[in-house]
Amino acid sequence: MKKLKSKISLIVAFLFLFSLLPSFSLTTKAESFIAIDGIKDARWSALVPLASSDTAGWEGFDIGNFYLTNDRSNLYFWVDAVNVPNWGDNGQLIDIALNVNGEDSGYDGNPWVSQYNFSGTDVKPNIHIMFRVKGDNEINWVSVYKIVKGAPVEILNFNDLQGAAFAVNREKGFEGSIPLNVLGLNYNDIVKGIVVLSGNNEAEHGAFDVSPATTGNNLADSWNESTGPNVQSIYSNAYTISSGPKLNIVIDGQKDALWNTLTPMGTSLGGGWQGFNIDNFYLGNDYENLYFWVDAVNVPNWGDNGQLIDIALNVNEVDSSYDGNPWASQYNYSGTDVKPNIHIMFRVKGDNQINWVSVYKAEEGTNNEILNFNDLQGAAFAVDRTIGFEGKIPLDLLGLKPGDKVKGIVVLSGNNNAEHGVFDVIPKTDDNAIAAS
Ligand SMILES: [Ca+2]
Ligand SMILES: [Ca+2]
Ligand SMILES: [Ca+2]
Ligand SMILES: [Ca+2]
Repeated sequence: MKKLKSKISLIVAFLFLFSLLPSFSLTTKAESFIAIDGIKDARWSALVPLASSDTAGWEGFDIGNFYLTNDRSNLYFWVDAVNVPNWGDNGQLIDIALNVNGEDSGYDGNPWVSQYNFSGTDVKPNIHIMFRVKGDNEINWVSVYKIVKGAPVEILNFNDLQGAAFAVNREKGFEGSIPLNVLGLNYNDIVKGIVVLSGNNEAEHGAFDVSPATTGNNLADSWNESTGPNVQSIYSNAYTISSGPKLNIVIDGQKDALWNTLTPMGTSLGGGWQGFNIDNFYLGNDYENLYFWVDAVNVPNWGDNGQLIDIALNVNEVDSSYDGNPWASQYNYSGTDVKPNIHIMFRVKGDNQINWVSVYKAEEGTNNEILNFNDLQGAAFAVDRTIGFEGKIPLDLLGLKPGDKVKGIVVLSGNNNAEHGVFDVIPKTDDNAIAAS
């Protein structure tokens, strides 16, 4: 049995390909340029606000534009603070009331029971982000609620952030990021909002100012609005949760120009056993898929039952304790310090057909198939034995998320599991052994 002794030593690939891909950096890096600090990042100023409120409200209190954006992980919001006073520890609040997909929650109140409501809206809000300032730039409290069966249910708060982050500067704005999965938001969901500024006396204070400022969104005209709570009716423009840019890669076994712009994860110049030869190995990703490419330099046509590649990936240095290979060929990963968590097994047929593909996840010493050629689950694969092996696999199927670090070994082997070992390997190092028979 031939052992892959590594050092797996493929340089880390990032789930943010953006750092590798100049053509994508503009959009995607931009989102990471949002720092949750109460300062209006250039990214915010570059966006078209969903709502505006150019006029001041009760006593001159004033909020301005309302923005939303998202990346793969988070929903981000910004609300301009134009005239929000320093009231000490217990300052004014904003309520960002969001409707999702036009679904009516049936709840027209507000979770902190101030003297305003959403009874004028055609569909009632499903989410309330309640955010009270303290002093100039501190947070008194934040709670986020989802409306469930007509009543608010708190899903996170200032003491239990669930991955969210918030910041405020009363002279600049209210800012935050909240994980999409905590909010229950998915790509292509349509979100619209009404932002209400109110005070610190729930029994009396109404809507001091509202974004969007428009007829139907009523403002307080006294300090005590308890006899006629201010009715809100009109949402901002809609925002669609975006899945972000997609990689311009076609899964066809042809090497797209994009692949050549990437730095290979590993290389393997020269042939292995009998001159069989694979070369550069690339990974990339967008918001939805992991993409791979392996150069085929000398992979013969063996008819229906051709050679295979095994793309063995380790994620975040987690050791799967599984050092074998799912098709039981004569090589293993016993030399690695952390065993692979994912195996993409891919056998060519003829020149450019697929004999079979299976993808496995390995954990706790065993491996489980998560998709195969008959049950692709949204994955796609293609091969041309004279050019390369190519594929894409949905990130969520692989359990990959932004920031995960992936490294790998690619093995080329034959079609006789009982006998064939490593014909060639990427990366080619002294520690990754190749068959000698
Ligand atoms: Ca900021
Ligand atoms: Ca205003
Ligand atoms: Ca291609
Ligand atoms: Ca090679």
